[in-house]
Amino acid sequence: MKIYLDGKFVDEADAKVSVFDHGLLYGDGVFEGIRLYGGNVFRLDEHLERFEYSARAVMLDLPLTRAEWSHAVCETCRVNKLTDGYIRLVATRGVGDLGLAPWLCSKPSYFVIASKISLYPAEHYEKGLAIVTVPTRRVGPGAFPSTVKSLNYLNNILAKIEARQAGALEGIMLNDQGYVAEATADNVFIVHKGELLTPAASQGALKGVTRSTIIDVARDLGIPIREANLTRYDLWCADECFLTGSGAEVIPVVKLDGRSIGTGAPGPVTRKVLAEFKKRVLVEGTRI
Ligand code: PXG
Repeated sequence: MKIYLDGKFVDEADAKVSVFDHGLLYGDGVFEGIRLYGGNVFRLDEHLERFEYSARAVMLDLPLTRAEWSHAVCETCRVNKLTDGYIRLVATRGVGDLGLAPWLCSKPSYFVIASKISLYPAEHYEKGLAIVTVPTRRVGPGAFPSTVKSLNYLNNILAKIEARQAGALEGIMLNDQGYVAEATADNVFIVHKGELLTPAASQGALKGVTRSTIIDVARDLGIPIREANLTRYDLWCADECFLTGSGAEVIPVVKLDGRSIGTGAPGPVTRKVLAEFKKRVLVEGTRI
């Protein structure tokens, strides 16, 4: 596998960053996770927009322009002869010394990885997931915005461990007010009385690209959709629930905290938006 690292293609074995890179020392950097479907980089421009937003939020000057990132992403897929997979974009503060001071870092480091992705087993899309609410709360907006995809993922990683310890593949994270924020690496939707509801970014959600695709799908299919403050009770008592993310796509949730949601099986609205989503991943985006 070839990695695009700091402007050059290098073999995977040579794709190394310094132990003095602040991305490693402090998690000082930003990233994106993007899907490639049949030679189509799904919603690349939207991902790059979020990447630029994340960088601006942490005052990191990205070393490439939007067009250069786009070219680097497509070229990395082509060089690796990949038509389906997962693309990871990372930009760090770069090499510095052992103090926090980002202004002492010489220049940002960056790389693009295009690789395979391991998905949830197909049976989970058919039967739906049984998940749990985890104790770890989403970091509040006064500390760090949930809309920034930074290299600090320990909040979500601890939540993921808690979900696994409870025997679940995903966990619902609440915010400090007790409202549902999102899952550890996915956004959350419920269906209630024919309406689709999802927590707002202000409640601690990342503005997921899959989430925004589902919002577009719902509007196009005439399914009412809005952002709402949701409690665990709203999820427990929902007609349907599903998670969205670049890795998970659209995955039904049929049980939360041991309580069955709706009929206990993936519902009709979930199936409908999933089917429409699957059509769009092949056409919305950038051909490599
Ligand atoms: N919330 C969080 C905290 C995420 O990390 C999402 C929501 C969904 O956003 P998108 O834009 O993907 O619809 C994410 C995305 C991985 C991996 O490597 C993680 C994500 C996406 C793809 C792969 O585990 N998280």
